Amino acid sequence: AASTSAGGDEAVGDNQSPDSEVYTPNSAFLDRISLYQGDITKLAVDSIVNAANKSLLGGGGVDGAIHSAAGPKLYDECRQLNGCRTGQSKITLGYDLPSLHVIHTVGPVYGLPKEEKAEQLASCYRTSLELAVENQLRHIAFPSISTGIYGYPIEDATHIALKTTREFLEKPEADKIERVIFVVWSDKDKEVYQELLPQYFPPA
Ligand code: AR6
Repeated sequence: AASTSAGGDEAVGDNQSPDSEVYTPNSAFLDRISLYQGDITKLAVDSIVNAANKSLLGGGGVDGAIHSAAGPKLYDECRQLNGCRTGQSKITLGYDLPSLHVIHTVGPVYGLPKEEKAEQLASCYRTSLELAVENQLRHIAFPSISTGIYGYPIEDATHIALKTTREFLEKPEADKIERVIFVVWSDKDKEVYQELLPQYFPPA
């Protein structure tokens, strides 16, 4: 893993991901991040993100769980949206969910070209965060987009999730976002987030 030391004068290992950078320690960013292991449909927050498909009409995985918990009115609103392109996001109400809103994003199906998949996955995080800002939402909870049925390797996907979020939170217009919650389901995914979080959100 890359060095996360504040000094930054140690040799950086050559096994770091090619696009990883060393982020300046700033506890203000770390204070706006949470890692939560469990069911995203239980979170009473301003918004949760759905790892949807282009139809926006439901499916398996977290998408199925969100539609089941939100009830049929979510499906009715999604039908009005005319789908969504890969890497883009659309917002609805949360209906029977404890979350006020659902931000539906369409992750890439993993494959080639890798750079295109990575850019699409980054765009999922970026466009979801943009919708949170536009709608003055204080919290946004992300599942690990594309890493289930869509097959994106968890470590690569987590680098992208954390890097895109850190860069976004640095923007002045993001200052109303109080908290970004990364929601993991499995122990393995939790371990990956725990290992990589300090690279992007180093403690001060
Ligand atoms: N809460 C939090 N995370 C969950 C939950 C939950 N209730 N359920 C699953 N996960 P996936 P994708 C995790 O497959 O890879 C659907 O059919 C899961 O363990 O839900 O983007 C859509 O309609 C994994 O870590 O999404 C699309 O067709 C992560 O959520 C397709 O799947 C994402 O896994 C999207 O595939």
